[in-house]
Amino acid sequence: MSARLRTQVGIVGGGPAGMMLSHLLQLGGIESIVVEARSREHVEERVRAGVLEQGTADLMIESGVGERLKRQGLVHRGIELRFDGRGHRIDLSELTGGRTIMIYGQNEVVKDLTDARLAAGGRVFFECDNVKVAGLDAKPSIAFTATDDSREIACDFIAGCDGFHGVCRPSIPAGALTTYERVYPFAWLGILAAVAPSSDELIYTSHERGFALHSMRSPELTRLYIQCAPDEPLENWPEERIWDELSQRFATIDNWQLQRGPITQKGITPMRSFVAEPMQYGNLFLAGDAAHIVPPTGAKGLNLAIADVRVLARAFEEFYQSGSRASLAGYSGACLRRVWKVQRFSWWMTLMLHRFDGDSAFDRRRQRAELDYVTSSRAAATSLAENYVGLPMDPV
Ligand code: FAS
Ligand code: PHB
Repeated sequence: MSARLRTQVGIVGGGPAGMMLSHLLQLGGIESIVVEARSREHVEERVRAGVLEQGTADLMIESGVGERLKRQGLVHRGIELRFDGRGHRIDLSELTGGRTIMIYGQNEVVKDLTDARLAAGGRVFFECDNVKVAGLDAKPSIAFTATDDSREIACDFIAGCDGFHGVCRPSIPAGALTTYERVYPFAWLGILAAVAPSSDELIYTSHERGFALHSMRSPELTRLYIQCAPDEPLENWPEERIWDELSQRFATIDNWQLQRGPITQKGITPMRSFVAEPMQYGNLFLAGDAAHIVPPTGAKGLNLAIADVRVLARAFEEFYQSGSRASLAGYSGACLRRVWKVQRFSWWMTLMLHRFDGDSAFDRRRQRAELDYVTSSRAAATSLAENYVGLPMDPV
């Protein structure tokens, strides 16, 4: 059976970008339909980002989906940079006039947004196959199959929130986009462990064996990452090797101990920096990972996606309230200034903390000097802090 549907904004992708956009549009009285390839369970269980900038947390609370976040989110006021066996705390809050970060899993963000959308009668199709977008510079439509029925959504606009491997960006005619990319010669092995965090705050460690990161999801759940080879097979990392490697990379001269526990999830994430310009074509608007990717070292991917859809939702509201397309025409420009500043910060954090096999002895000494500078100069630490807690959202 084939069904034709109609909405104002068709959204491809039900991750943080797509669900936040749908939620903000509903608050603005704008209809949308979300088309998501995976099941609701998959999207809500997928462990990815964990750090919310204050702006992201504020938006969730101000837009009415922050109740669980307020109860379960962990407010953090600092991070530790560790190298040469010593820890150096960056007091994020003191350096930024009281701003903080919130530790709250991306999957929890998606759960809160999806619950809110469905409770408000929002239309979200999960497990959609054969998703195609058409009419991008004319009358946009989204075709897909769900539960063996083919469907087509006629809409005024399409928001491509379908991530780096989605169908929206590739649907833009060749030559219309310029892409910028840097692929890093390593990946991150990420684990979730059922053990209390060994530190109250995040620890980024730079070690001659490679980078590692200690994070968390709750007082009972630790999240950890290890820099590994880009093509590393997961089976090369049995539990004992993971814990032994982590213990070596986090070791300190005062014998700091990493607590071990059962690993409940593990996965490998490739590392790249990527931007597609412009972030729009005709009536298609790209947001989040569909438009840009940052290495997770700066904890920015999710936050950038939310910043994009905040701009896009305001632009749609202007159009439907006044008929003006001015903000829609300026969407890409309004996002890209911030996107490139976040790309710079994520690249800088990645270069400062990771081991690059091709580095010379000079490169390694320069890298150490970078860490020494950022942990001994208030000006340098303030620059890191203001980026980490989140640059101000550009006036929309
Ligand atoms: P997402 O990729 O989250 O969502 C896109 C959605 O579109 C998905 O649900 C997908 O199923 C759906 N989709 C794809 N193709 C489709 C199609 N053809 N039709 C319909 N739906 C389609 N960032 C951090 O800050 N910290 C981290 O630790 C971190 N870890 C990560 C680990 C992994 C494995 C990955 C891939 C990313 C990680 N990121 C991390 C970045 C990540 O958090 C993204 O920045 C964030 O998910 C961006 O959100 P979206 O733009 O909504 O894209
Ligand atoms: C996480 O908790 O998943 C996390 C934290 C900080 C990062 C990346 C990931 O830079």
